[in-house]
Amino acid sequence: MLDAAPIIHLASVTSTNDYLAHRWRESRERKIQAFTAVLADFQTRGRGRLDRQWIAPSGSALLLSVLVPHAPAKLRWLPLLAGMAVQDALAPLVPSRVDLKWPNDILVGGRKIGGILSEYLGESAGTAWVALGIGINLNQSRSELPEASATSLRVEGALPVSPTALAAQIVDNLRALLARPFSPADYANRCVSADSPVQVTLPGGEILVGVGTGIDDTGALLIQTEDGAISAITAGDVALIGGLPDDLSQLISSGGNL
Ligand code: BT5
Repeated sequence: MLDAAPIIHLASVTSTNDYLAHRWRESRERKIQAFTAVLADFQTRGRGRLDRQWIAPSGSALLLSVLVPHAPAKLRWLPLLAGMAVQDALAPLVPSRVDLKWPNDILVGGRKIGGILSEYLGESAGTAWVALGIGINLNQSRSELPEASATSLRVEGALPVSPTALAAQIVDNLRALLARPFSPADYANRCVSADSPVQVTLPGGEILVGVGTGIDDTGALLIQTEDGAISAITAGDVALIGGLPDDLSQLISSGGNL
């Protein structure tokens, strides 16, 4: 059993990641405990990657940030490991399969139920510290979700859950994953983009179409393009072409093109 780190519960905050970053920077000698978690009922400026908005009505979602110490050379793994921790926590709650889409999406039935925002805070004594933000839609009805591609535990037929209990479970799962040896296949085996036709929008806007073939040692997504070349993608947005793998196997076996 791991020592429990504190969970700070806030009614409202700009962003739980900003709050944690502020606490970490202000704490003298970095004395804020590893795996301290911040939970909020509401965020006034909830963020996704690239400063996109993360939208959730008050009290409807899990809005969590966790202070994670990690090896500086392996930071790209953190959002992927966090995805696995979330997948393991959600899987028993919903009848449908919970999928991971590289790099930071958690999907149920092809719709986004949660996302991860991993932000580097700084280094102290050779350890990198990260604010690992996790947003999961809990109680929103369909009409309360920000877009048609989103879903929530409620929409997926789950019973109501306590955000604090779910947060504690995710932090426990994450700590257990970080404590044991890990290989890229552990993530790739759970990730729908690692073996499916995908379209990747790179940060500069360039679009790459290919088939995911795996995950490399650094956590990059490997894509084979039509010319046979393999590209290692370190950042970008991935869209699955043709839906989830069950549908894709039909598409591929019927000779469909990408
Ligand atoms: C993410 O970014 O998916 C990361 C989301 C992280 C949110 C958590 S909440 C706690 C912590 N504090 C923060 O301020 N953030 C973290 P990205 O892949 O860039 O996806 C953002 C996109 O998801 C938006 O542009 C919308 O299209 C969509 N989106 C926004 N709110 C959503 C929601 N509640 N459910 C599903 N999709 C949403």
